[in-house]
Amino acid sequence: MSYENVLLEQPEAGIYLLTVNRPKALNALNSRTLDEIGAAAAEAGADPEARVLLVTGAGDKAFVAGADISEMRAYTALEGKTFSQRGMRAFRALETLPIPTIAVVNGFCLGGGLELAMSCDWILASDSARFGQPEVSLGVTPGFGGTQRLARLVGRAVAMELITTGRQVKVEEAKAMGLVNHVFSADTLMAEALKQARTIAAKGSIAVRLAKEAIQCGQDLDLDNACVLESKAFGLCFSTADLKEGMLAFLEKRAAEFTGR
Ligand code: DAK
Repeated sequence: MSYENVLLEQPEAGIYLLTVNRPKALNALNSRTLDEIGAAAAEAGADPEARVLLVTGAGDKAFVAGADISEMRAYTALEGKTFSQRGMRAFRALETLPIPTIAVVNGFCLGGGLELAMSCDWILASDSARFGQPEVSLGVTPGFGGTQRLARLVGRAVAMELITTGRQVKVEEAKAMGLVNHVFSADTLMAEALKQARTIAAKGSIAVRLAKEAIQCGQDLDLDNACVLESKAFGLCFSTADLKEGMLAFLEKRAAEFTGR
C-alpha cells in the first residue's frame, strides 16, 4: 500500500519502521496523516513475520509537533469531535498491535506527537527531544488520549501539572518521570533503536506477543484475574516449537534458533 504522509519500510527482516513524513510542517498530524498512521500500523501488524515496529518522525527537528493547527483551527464542534475520534482510532490501532512498538523521538514531541509516542509501548529519545501537552495554550484540551495515557504513565499529579500549564520538558526530566526509557545522542538514536529491535526480533516471537498481550490486557484487571491471564499465556508457550528449542539450546549451551512456530 502507498502512503502520502507516512513511510512504512522494513529495514531488516521482521523490523518495521513507520516514519511520519511531513518535515516542512514538523510532521504535524492532519486527518490524512492520522488515517495513514492507523493503516500503516495495521499493515505491519497483519504480517505474521513482523517482530517489532519503530515509529519516528522525518527530519532532524521534530518527532511530531502536534495536531495540524492550520487544519484544526476552522473546525466546528462536531468536526472537532470527529477529528479527535480519528486520532483515537489510529492510535488505538497502533497501541493494540500484537508486536512491541517503540517510539523513536528525535526532536519536538508535542501535543498529538506525545499522544502518538505514548501509544507506543515505550519511548527512546534523542538528547534534544522536548515533550509537552501544550494544547491549553491554544485553548483546547488534548484530543487524542493525552489526558488518559499521560496520567497512566507518569501519575495523576505530574500529568495534571503538565497538561494544565502546557509546560515543555527536556529529555532528562522526561526520563526521570518515567516517560522515556533511554536517551541517546541524536546521531546514534536510530542505530540504538534498531539494536533494541534486533534483540526483540531474535527472541521467541510467540512468547513476545503473548507477554505483550498479558501486560496490556492485565493492567486494567484486578491482580487475580491478571495472573490467570499470565498463566494461560505461559501454558500456551508449551505448545510451541520455540519453547522446546529455547530450553534445549540453553541445556546444550548454544544460541537458540527460533522459528516463530
Ligand atoms: N501544526 C501545523 N503546523 C505546524 C505545527 C503544528 N502543530 N507545528 C509547526 N508547524 C509548522 C509551522 O507553522 C511552520 O510552518 P511554515 O511557517 O514554515 O509554513 C513550520 O512547521 C516550522 O515551524 P516553526 O517555524 O514554528 O519552527 P520553530 O523551530 O520556530 O518552532 C515549535 C518549533 C515546535 C516550537 C513550534 O513550531 C510550535 O510551537 N509548534 C506548535 C506546537 C504545538 O502547539 N503543538 C500542539 C498542537 S495542539 C483535539 C484533537 C487534537 C488535539 C487537541 C484537541 N480535539 C479534536 C478536541 C491535539 C492538539 C495538538 O496537538
